[in-house]
Amino acid sequence: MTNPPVHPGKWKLAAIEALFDLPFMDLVFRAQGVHREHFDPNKVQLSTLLSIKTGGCPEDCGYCPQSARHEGSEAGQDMLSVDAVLQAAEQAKQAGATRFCMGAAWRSPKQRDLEPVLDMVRQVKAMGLETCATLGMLKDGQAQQLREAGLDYYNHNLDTAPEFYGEIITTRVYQDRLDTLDRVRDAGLSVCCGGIVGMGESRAQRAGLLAQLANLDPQPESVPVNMLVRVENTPLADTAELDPLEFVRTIAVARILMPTSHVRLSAGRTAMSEPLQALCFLSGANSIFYGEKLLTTGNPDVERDQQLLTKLGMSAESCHA
Ligand code: SAM
Ligand code: DTB
Ligand code: SF4
Repeated sequence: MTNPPVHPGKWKLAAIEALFDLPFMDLVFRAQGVHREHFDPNKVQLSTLLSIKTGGCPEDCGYCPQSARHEGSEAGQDMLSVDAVLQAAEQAKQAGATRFCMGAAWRSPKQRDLEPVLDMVRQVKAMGLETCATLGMLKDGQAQQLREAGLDYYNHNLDTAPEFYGEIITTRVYQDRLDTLDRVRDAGLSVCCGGIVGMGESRAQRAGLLAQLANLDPQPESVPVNMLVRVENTPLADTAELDPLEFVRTIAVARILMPTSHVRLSAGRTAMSEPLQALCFLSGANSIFYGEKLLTTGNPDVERDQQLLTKLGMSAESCHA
């Protein structure tokens, strides 16, 4: 399988690389300026994740602990019951989350798998939470069904630059992701699309990922920037750590390129100090995953995050459900 070059868009790679190359203070100052034009700098959007179907995934994504292709990875489990999902959603709501994101370790959902998910979406939406799902690639009509059930956002990440994609995943191509993103958009869903940094990509490739995201038309409403969680037994477990300041730069450039998108400081926060997270917020991040767990790995405790937000004088954005 090959990854064909993707359409040229408004943002040119050279201009994005020039942003990355700015002196750090100039870059962060500029990002904070853009941020203030479009958002309250003291507000943060809180999304809670739940893995509704864990492990046993047929895809070979090198970063992912849920791929059945990595020996010793997460064992495949059955889908959670609708009741178990509603209980978790209620807990997330009580803790102050405004969006509930349901994730499944699928390449793409079969129709019989989608039916219970539609039920989950209907009932979580009825609780007054924004709904998000990430279920893999969608076929014609599936995004529409999710929309009709009350789904607000669909998460589908481009993950890295097209040139680096084949080094990380061989079981699908970039165009497959773009096709699903088109279906999601055409169904009237809001798009949550981002990627992972720290997978051994170059700065030019980080710029390449952001070019893809920024040139989506319209731009994604939500952009999760994940720092690779190096999970044992995955092919990327021994990847060298990315310089944290380079992660901050990535957030700042994302903010400048996508001024009205929510940029989410996503996976990897357990390994980040409070000052580092504060720098990410200063650079324009205005959303986090909130709750003790991501999908299979850890996330900071709710109490710790509340303390951090209080220390920074930040508060949760209100719910738009
Ligand atoms: N299977 C679906 C898919 O791939 O779209 C949905 C679930 S998948 C786990 C969702 C996203 O989690 C991936 O696109 C990737 O960006 C992120 N992810 C998975 N493992 C990660 C890791 N170890 N570190 C950071 N992000 C990770
Ligand atoms: C996203 O961009 N990051 C989340 C969510 N979207 C689905 C997932 C992070 C997963 C980290 C590894 C794990 O917990 O399994
Ligand atoms: Fe499967 Fe998604 Fe993990 Fe890839 S990232 S192995 S598609 S669960």
